[in-house]
Amino acid sequence: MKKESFLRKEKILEYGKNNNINALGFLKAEPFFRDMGRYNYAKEKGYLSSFVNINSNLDVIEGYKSIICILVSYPNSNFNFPEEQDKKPENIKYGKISSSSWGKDYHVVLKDILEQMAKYIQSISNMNKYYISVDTSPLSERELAVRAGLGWIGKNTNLINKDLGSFVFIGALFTDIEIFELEENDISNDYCGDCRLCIDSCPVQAIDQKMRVLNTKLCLSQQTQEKDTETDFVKKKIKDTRYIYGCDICQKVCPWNSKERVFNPLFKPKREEVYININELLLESNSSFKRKYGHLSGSWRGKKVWQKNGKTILLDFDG
Ligand code: B12
Ligand code: SF4
Ligand code: SF4
Repeated sequence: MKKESFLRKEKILEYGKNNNINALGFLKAEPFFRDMGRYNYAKEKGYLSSFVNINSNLDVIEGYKSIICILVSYPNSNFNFPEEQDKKPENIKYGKISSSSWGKDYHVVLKDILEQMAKYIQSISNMNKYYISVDTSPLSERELAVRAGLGWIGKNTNLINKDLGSFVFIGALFTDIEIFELEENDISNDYCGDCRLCIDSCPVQAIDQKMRVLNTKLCLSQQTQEKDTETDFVKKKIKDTRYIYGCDICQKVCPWNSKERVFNPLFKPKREEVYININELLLESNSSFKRKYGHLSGSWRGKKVWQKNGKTILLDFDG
């Protein structure tokens, strides 16, 4: 087959449809600073996550011409429990895991999908160099997805796609060849309207609606991943919501997630990965923790962080 010196969108879109990619879009590998205002605001207010590594260092896009951004659906915790939603474990003290950490680690799943796609692209084009980003790029992956025409940043700060909702992971393949007839996408869409369900439902009021940023000193997703939880107020909310890792609340209430959708079967969890038996968790050794939970993306901060949250859930705040 004759290899082309650029990529044809149709071929890649077709490939995506047949290969577990729920949505796919393209953008030029150019510097983008559209939302520096949001970032600077979050920084000044002290809201930024300690896990943020986005910066204005452009080395990451040097040598690349185009970026292919993908969305892969994961379970919506309104629907996709292994058993009925409300059948919580009886007789055990349990904690919950957010659905972004159900089933196989999404870093592995999306990297595999993107590696395969890179191989396919190499077979049809002159691509020499590529770079895969899943959670790791110093560029904001949500911003990449917006620029690729895949959705908008909701008030809960998640990327929302009109067809898929927000229970989607984002991955990107940077390539050194151009995409044929690439037009700029419209990035001004915003389908939140007057809705503020996420803002009002957040148990710690972490969403700063003025600039659509999170105060990660409050956000339970951040605080369940920190070695120490900031305040008693936040600890009490961890107890009330029972999150051992992550938080889904501002996505669960979002009207764009009110429909059940197909998700990648690799993210189908076992019941014991959704509801964690706290008494057992507190007794785990490093090796048994790894064996039981090491394949989950949420285990990245290690056993002690989960145990800290487990202990918080068992705390008696009134006594
Ligand atoms: C740090 C981080 C977190 C932190 C902080 C999140 C936050 N909202 O600030 C914590 C731990 C709280 C978190 C939580 C979650 N996360 Co997270 N997280 C990240 C990570 C590693 C960096 C994001 C970041 O820098 N945030 C800081 C804010 C300010 O930046 P931003 O919103 O990403 O980008 C905006 C601005 O920075 C600005 N901007 C644009 N261009 C530029 C350029 C420059 C130079 C600068 C400075 C700024 C800037 O515009 C951007 C878009 O409007 C990304 C992976 C990545 N590399 O992007 C995943 C990522 C955002 N997380 C993801 C997920 C799935 C989650 C959770 C759902 C997991 C869970 N269930 O607990 C929650 C959602 C909580 C929520 N309501 O947002 C997905 C998002 C999927 C989606 N549909 O949006 C990502 C993309 C990982 C992935 N590859 O799929 N996360
Ligand atoms: S992830 Fe949870 S704590 Fe964080 S903003 Fe959303 S609802 Fe609030
Ligand atoms: S709950 Fe409402 S305001 Fe929040 S992200 Fe969804 S549509 Fe937007």
